[in-house]
Amino acid sequence: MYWNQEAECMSRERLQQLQLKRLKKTVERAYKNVAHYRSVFQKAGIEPGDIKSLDDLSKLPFTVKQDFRDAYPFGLFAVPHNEIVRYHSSSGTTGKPTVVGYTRNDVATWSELMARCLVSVGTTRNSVVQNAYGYGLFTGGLGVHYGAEYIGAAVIPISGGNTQRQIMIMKDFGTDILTCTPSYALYIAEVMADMGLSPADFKLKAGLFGAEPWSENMRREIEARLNISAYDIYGLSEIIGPGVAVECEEKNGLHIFEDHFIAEIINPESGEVLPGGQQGELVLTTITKEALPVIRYRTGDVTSLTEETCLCGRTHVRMNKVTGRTDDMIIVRGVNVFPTQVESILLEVGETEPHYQLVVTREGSLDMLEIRVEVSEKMFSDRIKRLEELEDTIRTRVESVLGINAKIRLVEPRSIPRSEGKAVRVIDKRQI
Ligand code: DLL
Repeated sequence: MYWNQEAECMSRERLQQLQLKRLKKTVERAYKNVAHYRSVFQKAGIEPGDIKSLDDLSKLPFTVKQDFRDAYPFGLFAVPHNEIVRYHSSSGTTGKPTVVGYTRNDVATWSELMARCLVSVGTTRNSVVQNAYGYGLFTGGLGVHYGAEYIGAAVIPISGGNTQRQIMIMKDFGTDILTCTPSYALYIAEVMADMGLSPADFKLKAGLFGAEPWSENMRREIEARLNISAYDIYGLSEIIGPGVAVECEEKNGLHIFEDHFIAEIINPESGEVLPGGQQGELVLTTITKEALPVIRYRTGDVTSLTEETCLCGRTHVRMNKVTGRTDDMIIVRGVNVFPTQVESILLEVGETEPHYQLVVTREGSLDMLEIRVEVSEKMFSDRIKRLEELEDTIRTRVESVLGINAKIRLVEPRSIPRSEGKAVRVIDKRQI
C-alpha cells in the first residue's frame, strides 16, 4: 500500500533528476539566506554554481549538532520569522537545546511523509491511531498526529504514560495502529498481561515504532506479545522529525524518502563517502525544507544503504536498522543523553571526583539509568546523611536538566575502573 505511489515508486533516473534540481535550489537558498553556510562554503572555496551533479554534493562541508548549538536558537533558519508556524526542539541537551522551525509548507511536507509512513504499515482512513509518542517539543507526537489526520484516520492524541488508562482506551476505542517507542510498546504488553488481558481483547493490527534503536529480537517479542506486525520508523529533529525513513511490508530495511532527502554513508573517521552496502555514519541533506535547509548533516547513526529493488515496488534506497552511534549518545526512555551532560552536572554540583559511569539496564521493558560517581575519601567517611543529601542534589539536578529520573550511586574513591585510552563512560546492559 502506498500513500503517494508516483513519488514512492518513481524510476531512479527521474528521482535523481529531481534530486539534483532540488539540491541546487537548496544549496542556493542556504548560501543566500544563512550566514553559517555562506561562511563555511567560502572557507571551502565553493559556490552554489559548483553543484552540477549529485556527486558534487561530496564537495560540500558537513553540518554537525554543534553548528545548531552555536547558532542557537534561530541562526540556521533560512526564512524570516513571520514565516515560521512551528518550533520543535530535541530532547536532553544541557544548556542550549537544538531548535528547529517549520514553515507552513514544511508542516505540509512533513504530514505527507508521515502519511506515507503510516500507510506503509497498513493505516487507512478507517484506522484508529493511538499515538503514544510524547506531545510537545519532541517531534514524535505532533509528527505522527498530522500524518494520521492527513490520511483521514482518527487519532487518539494520548501521548506517553498512564499505561493502564492507555490500555483501557486502546480496548474501548478499537485502536488498530499503535505508535510509540519500541520499549514503551513492550511495557504496554506487560501491563496488559498484568491486567489479565490478551491480544484477543483488542483490535490492534500494527505498530510504528522508532525514536530509539531496537533489534530484530525485540521486534519478535513485541509482535508475539501484542499479536501485531511491528515496523521501524526513523527520523531526527534536525532533518524533519519522524518520517525520514520507514519500513514497508518486507521489513527488510527502511526506505528513505529520497524525493525529500539525500542519504550518504561516510567513514566517521575520515569523512570519506563509502560505496553502497558499506556500513558507516549516515549523512542526510534536506532538499525541500524551507525554514531549515540542512546540508550534509552527520547524524551520528551507524547503518548501511542498499539500492537493490524492493519487492514492495518502492524505488527509494533502504537503510538497515540503525546498529549504533558514532558518538557516545545513549537513548534512555526516549531521551537522548550524552555522558558529557552528566559530567557537567557533576562538576557543577561539586563534591564528587571526575570519575563516573552511566549504567543503563532494562527492568522489564523500562530503561533504568544509574549514575555511579566517586566521592572524595573525606566525603566517603563522612556521615551517611551528608552522602544522601549529595545523592539527592545530583538526582534533582539530573531530573531537571535531562528530564530523567536516575538512580545516583556514590561509590568509593578509585572504585570505577580507569582506562588507558578513552574512558568507558557508558555500560549499556540492555539486551535489545
Ligand atoms: O527521535 C524523531 C522520531 C520520533 C523518530 C518518533 C521516530 C519516531 P530526536 O529526538 O531528534 O528525534 O532523536 C533522533 O534518535 O539520530 C537516532 O539516534 C535515534 N533514532 C530515531 N529513530 C530511530 C530508529 C526523534 N528507528 C535520534 N532506530 C536519531 C534507531 C533511532 N535510532
